[in-house]
Amino acid sequence: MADSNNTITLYDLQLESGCTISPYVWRTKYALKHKDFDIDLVGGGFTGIMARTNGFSDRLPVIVDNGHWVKDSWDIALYLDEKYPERPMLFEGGAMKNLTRFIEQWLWRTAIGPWFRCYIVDYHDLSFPQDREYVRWSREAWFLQGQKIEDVSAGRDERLQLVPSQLEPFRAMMKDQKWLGGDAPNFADYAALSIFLWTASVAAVPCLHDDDPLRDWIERGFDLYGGLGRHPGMHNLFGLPKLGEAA
Ligand SMILES: N[C@@H](CCC(=O)N[C@@H](CS)C(=O)NCC(=O)O)C(=O)O
Repeated sequence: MADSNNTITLYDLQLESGCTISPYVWRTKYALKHKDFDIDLVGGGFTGIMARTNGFSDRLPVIVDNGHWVKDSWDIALYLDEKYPERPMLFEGGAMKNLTRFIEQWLWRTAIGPWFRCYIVDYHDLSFPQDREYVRWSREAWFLQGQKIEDVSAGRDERLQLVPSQLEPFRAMMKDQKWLGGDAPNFADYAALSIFLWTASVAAVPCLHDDDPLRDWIERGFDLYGGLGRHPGMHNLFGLPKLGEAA
């Protein structure tokens, strides 16, 4: 049982603006709202996660449900459905879990991969001042094969142009449906939306065209649960100039 206030604690991973950065935390925020819980948010940045979670995890999200600690966004979603089957379900059956994994992996490779390399300097600059040194060395060492973040992000205007057309299979899938979950969103939507929420948290310049057909689903997703995705620290994803147009 969640506590008598219907509240679950969520450890957030934030930028200096207070906006969530982690796609994993984003999807967990949506999952908790989908299950109709209130969220008691514990804020903070990249450094000190282990201390903040009393030694439970060096990665976020982490939730605490009436004294029970759970980590990993996927495991948290499974836990919420298992523990609270009387509330709206995040998953409907095993096939949906597999398809959600596929969509998530495909979007990571197609979108976050290249956008990470375009926005990594913004990511660094938007972090809490005390996190910036850690963000720099960890991202350079873990994800960028030792390259400097400034070198990786150089020339991004040309590279940003390459991503939108790669999203065409996703557009085709969304063409005739309101949500990945059908008439209502479910964890597949939250996992996919979390890629765009991450991007909006760091994208100091737009990455999608104004008239992108995905815009409707993205905007509706950001508006869910009283505008959960509309933190003032978020950036506008739309407005990437079309090739041949002046920036
Ligand atoms: N598989 C985990 C991944 C969690 C994860 O890697 N979180 C990242 C943020 S996106 C983190 O906490 N990073 C801390 C760090 O980089 O020090 C999940 O789904 O929750």
